[in-house]
Amino acid sequence: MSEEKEKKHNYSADSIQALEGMEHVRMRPSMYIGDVGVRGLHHLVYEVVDNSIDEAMGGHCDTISVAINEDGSVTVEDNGRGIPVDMHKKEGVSALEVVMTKIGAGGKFDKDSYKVSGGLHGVGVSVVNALSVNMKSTVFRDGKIYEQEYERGKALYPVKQIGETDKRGTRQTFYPDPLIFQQTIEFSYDTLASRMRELSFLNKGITITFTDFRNLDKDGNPISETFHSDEGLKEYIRYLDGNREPIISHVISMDNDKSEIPVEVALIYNTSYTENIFSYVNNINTHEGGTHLQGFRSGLTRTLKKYADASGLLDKLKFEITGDDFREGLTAIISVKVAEPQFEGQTKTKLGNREVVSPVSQAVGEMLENYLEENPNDAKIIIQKVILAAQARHAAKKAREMVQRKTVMGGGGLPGKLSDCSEQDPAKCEIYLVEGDSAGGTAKQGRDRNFQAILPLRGKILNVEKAMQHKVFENEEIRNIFTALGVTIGTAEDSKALNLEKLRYHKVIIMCDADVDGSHISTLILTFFFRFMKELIEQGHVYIAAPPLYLVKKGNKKEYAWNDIQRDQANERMGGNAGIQRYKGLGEMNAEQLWETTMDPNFRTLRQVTIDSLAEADQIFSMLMGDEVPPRRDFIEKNAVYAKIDA
Ligand code: 0RA
Repeated sequence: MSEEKEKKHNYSADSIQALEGMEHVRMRPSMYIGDVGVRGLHHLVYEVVDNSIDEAMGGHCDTISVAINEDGSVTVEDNGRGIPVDMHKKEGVSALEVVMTKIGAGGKFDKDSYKVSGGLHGVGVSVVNALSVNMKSTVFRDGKIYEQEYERGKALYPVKQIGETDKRGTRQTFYPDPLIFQQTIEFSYDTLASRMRELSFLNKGITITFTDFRNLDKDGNPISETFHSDEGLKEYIRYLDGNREPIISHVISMDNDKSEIPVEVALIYNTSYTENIFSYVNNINTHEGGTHLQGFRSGLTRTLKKYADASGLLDKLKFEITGDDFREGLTAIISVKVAEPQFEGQTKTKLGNREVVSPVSQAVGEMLENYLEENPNDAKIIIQKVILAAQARHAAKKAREMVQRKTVMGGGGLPGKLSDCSEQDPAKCEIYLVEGDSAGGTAKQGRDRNFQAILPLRGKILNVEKAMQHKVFENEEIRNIFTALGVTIGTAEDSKALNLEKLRYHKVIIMCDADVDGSHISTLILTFFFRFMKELIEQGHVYIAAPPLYLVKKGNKKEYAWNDIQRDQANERMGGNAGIQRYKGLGEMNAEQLWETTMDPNFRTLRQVTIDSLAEADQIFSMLMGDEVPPRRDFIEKNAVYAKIDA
């Protein structure tokens, strides 16, 4: 075989392999992007943006633009070096084509590049290509513009030069494949915007512009936001804690990006009683924590304890201070870059690399030591807060033990107000949390008692965002929720660990009036779940029921409507002049109507509550439920209450 022929042969053999790889992605997309729902869809954008972030982290670009185009496709462009387009020696096609059509090719041909972003993502842009109806790569490099297009991952033609330019960079446009993303191919502005905001805080100095060409403002310009942070995590803390009241004068922060394991940390103490620590590895939110979080905690506890002991402030204290006490009212962000991250845990968001613990712990220790030394007033305030937390913990422990005793005893331990269902298998059971005794009564009559339980809640439930922990555990409505659900808090090792093993219902459905008061109450309940039973939300057990707004009636015809458009359409279908009843609350429906519209699994719509980004969700809850009124009013005026919760 001549050399020429051999090359051709190899080329086709390799391209068959490449094809098989791409086919595999289309056959088993969830193996590559997690799922083919809303989350997986947005993952496509993150994957493409990650590549540009890598280019920026290597110091080769500073601007990334992301756009949702009018047709629903997405374009990501950076001003980096441009993906190389020269012939790839082994493959016999351009490097660009290899990157775009070979699974696992990634940027690996550039071994020197500083590539640590990705990790959980990091499956490569070829995956995005395989899962797109069409995709187009444009490269601005060496004074020329190159282009290649693809259909469901297959190149339509070899890379071609289409013009000249003095620009540098890479532009990727893709349109997700509706055959793969059957649920939806519509990108959410809020979801993408919060990820871009997060990325700009995590990678200071980069400018990310985000534009939505599907939506024009009143002047006819597309909606657009620019994210840029010079101070990184320090600024991120200010953003997250903007609705809380700080107790010390500065955000404490450090950044040692030159060490082998780059660590960035920022923290502040506020007047609240909640602990908010967000940890990232290679720009990915590690929900389940891991070794970097462990390092952070040990560094914090060790340093503060040492300072407190030396200060003599603890002398009169009659009980031990625990790690928890040092974290009450703490908001912190830890971001590390790890070359070969090992992800563990149920959702693969727990860092396993042992070598990360000590550098993080040391960095945090040094940072805190310096701050306490230089700001003795703040140091005293922090230690006093820790002492208060320890005292409150003692009170909370007693209250919590009461909740536990009641739950564990079972049988007669269930709350009196609970109308339980007869089914015993939790996977088949649902519980409706209903606002008010009267709506609770209707729901009780209307339900299918086989698998639907009803727990009426009285009036406004406690705003846990503002309450001390022991108040939360002493609150009767909240105790009823714990007991009814069969959920306990606190194990021998971890006083705050949630135990969902005995969860009695796999669907927990919040049912409130479809008005402002109703959504306030659902927000209060959600805030409670978010702060005290986060895993319940994360595991997809929490739903919001959607009662109709209108009953449209004419003669013997009747239809329900959930919005004004449906109402008008129903009226039209009935030939106009139909009678329209607006439901002001659940109480105006009879049992049959409530069943038909809101409880019957065959007809109701439930909105599942998910947490897109924990940091963003925290910011929103603290705003909605905190003290500052103006930002809350702005938000409620601009968004539905659940907008960002993605219910
Ligand atoms: C490897 C080598 C070079 C550029 C890139 C990767 C690159 C990849 C992406 C993905 C999105 N934007 C990107 N920008 C650059 C070029 C190395 C060189 O020019 O010497």
